[in-house]
Amino acid sequence: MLRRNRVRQQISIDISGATGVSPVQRVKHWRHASGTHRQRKGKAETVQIGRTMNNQTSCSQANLDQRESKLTMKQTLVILTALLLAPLTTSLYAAATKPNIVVFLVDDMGVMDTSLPFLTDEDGKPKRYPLNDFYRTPNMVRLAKQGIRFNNFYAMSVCSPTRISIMSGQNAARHHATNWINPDRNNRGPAGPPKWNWKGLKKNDVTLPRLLQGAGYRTIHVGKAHFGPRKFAGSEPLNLGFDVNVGGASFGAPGSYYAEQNYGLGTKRNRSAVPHLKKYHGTETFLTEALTIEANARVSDAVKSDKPFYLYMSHYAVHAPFHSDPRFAANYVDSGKPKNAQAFATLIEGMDKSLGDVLDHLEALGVAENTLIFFLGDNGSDAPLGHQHAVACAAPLRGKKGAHYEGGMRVPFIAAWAKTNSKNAHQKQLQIPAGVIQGQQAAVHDLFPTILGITNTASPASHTVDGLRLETLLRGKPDETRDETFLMHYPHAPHRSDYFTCYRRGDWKVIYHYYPSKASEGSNYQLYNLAEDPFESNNLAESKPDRLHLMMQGLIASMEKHDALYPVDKKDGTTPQRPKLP
Ligand SMILES: [Ca+2]
Repeated sequence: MLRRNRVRQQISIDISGATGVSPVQRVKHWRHASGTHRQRKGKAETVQIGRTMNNQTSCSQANLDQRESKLTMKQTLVILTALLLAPLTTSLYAAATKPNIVVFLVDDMGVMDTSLPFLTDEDGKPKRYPLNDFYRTPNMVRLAKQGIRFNNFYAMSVCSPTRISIMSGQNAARHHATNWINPDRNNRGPAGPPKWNWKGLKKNDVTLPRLLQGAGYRTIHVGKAHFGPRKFAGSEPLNLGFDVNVGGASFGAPGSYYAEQNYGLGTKRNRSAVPHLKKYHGTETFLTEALTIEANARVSDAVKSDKPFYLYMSHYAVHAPFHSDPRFAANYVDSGKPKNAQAFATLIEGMDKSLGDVLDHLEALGVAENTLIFFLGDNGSDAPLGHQHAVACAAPLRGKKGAHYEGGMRVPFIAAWAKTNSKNAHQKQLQIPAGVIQGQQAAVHDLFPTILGITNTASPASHTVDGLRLETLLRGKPDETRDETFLMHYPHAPHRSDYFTCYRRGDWKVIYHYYPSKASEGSNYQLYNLAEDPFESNNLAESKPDRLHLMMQGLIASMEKHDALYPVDKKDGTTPQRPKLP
């Protein structure tokens, strides 16, 4: 049993937006809430959500509120009569009781790849760093102004593990897809676990879209999938609970972002040609734009059929290849940054335009108030701005995608209703404060139980879920039922960092290296206090042996709890190398 940790809780209202010059109004700020500031446990609140979300009367009222602006009273009465008299309209009624969900997932976007500041100063106020002034993401600013953003949100350090965690609600240490999935060969690495889950998601696996599909949702996949290898069921999102798939396949990097290059079809990157987009071939439609047009069209279809929808808007951007988006290239010409970093910034800005276009479209359709958006990245930054273990591409955080430092696994996370209206019944059930920063830890696998909870959708009891519901945090409140831990297990090579496991508990983070190397400073262990040393410059593994021992006990217990698979002995190729206590 893990000792419950103190909660370092920072919540503030930020109305400064991208400018960083307007006043910041702090409403609440808990620091080191180990004693006097401890809040009551939030169980009662969670129960209340479950109960109120079952209240069909209030939820159906939401639909009426929404339609009122568009329909005459007479039309409304006709619809009401039809609802009462015709059994066939049951699905229409059911649709009215469910909020729409958008997961807006950006590939390889770290927490610093944006003009929206996520990191906070000692008082819990958002703090801008130079990278915030390099990137341009006005629509993230717009979304954050009407919702909450998290500054301690974790993803796995590479693509497929995070994507399968969102689909399953499980930590990658449990679902065993611990590496990015090479579409064509098992890439466990020389000493990776022989039984790691290279095949990814299977046809009968419990997935978030499949459960939502069963609850009456139109489930829409647009963009990058990367759930399984080319010749297996997991390569096709339609096998995994999605009704619609535009662009999703086995690979992670697009053949090309350019329609002039047919998104890779017929080029040397033909095997990574993005499918289903032939109508754009030969045009000037950048991939990010094509996917946005397609997503909006599929949302329109769902709304026309009176179905609630789950849109998994999964951009290939901002993953390599760093193809410059010509729409935004001029904005970075004078930045003084290298060409490929400028191209990376155009991918960021194009993704941000997509976010704005989706928000605008939801509003035009009249469904924005009923639509909840979760915006996030799938692993730490891959910006081409310096060494993988330096304070560079995610500065001031250390490291990048694939690395064992915070820059490899901290991602942006924003949750907001697409249009706020405090009178909307769905929003009454889940009131998300505007412009607030949530400082408690959360992670990608939390989306699964959260979305199921908000949509009142059950998950099979036999399916183990590691994620925890986020509703209390989304309301801008502290949640002391969470244990403030995060486990990130990468038992593979080669990548930016090889064969490691990270374990964060409260302010402390330990990294276990199965095979000591230069990257691990020649030791099995690295230890950091992220409260005092958020940028991981002071390794305390030798000077704090008691803390190291305690943290390694927690790491080992967490690995066992998750039924994790271990790297194997490099000589015999079979003996699992379990982490050793110091
Ligand atoms: Ca990724």
